[in-house]
Amino acid sequence: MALRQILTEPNSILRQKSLPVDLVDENIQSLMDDMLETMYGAPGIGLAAIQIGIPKRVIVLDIDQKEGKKNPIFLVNPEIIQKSKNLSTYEEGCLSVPGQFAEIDRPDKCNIKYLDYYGVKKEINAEGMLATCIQHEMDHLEGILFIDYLSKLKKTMIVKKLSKQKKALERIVV
Ligand code: GNR
Ligand code: NI
Repeated sequence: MALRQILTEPNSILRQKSLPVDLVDENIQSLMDDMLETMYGAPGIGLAAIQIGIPKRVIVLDIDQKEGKKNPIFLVNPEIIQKSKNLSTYEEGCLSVPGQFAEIDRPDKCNIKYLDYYGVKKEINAEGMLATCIQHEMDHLEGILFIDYLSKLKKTMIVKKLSKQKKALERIVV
């Protein structure tokens, strides 16, 4: 297992569309192991492969990490079967948009099908935080970030701030 670097906005790689996995083999499992370690280390409750620069349709999640109990979920090639008309609002953050948070409306329930860590076909009926998180991660597979749902002004302010922070960091590193 290895910690990988998480890409942050603005970065055109985050805008790439991820490609389906054709076989869940040891390489994909090792990618999932690295993603999980990177997600826990961040710390975060979800991570899509594109956030570490790999354009594959792979997601790891763990939305209830308490008292050291781990409950990881691995989603390969997830597809939405159904989503509710009803929306719910959560304050979202993103490891690729560090330090920024905003309330986002999304369908409050969704049913998805996917392949698990072993390549076995599964389905989840998700609601609440899990439904929000799955949709946030599936957006990453399409190159979409939560800030894309904000007004142009709010989004521009956030991107400018992140871009300044990046430049300041580059000056320290170099
Ligand atoms: O750690 C994360 N927290 C979070 C909170 C509300 C809605 C979505 C998320 S996902 C985020 C990790 C991340 O950036 N995943 O892509
Ligand atoms: Ni994110």
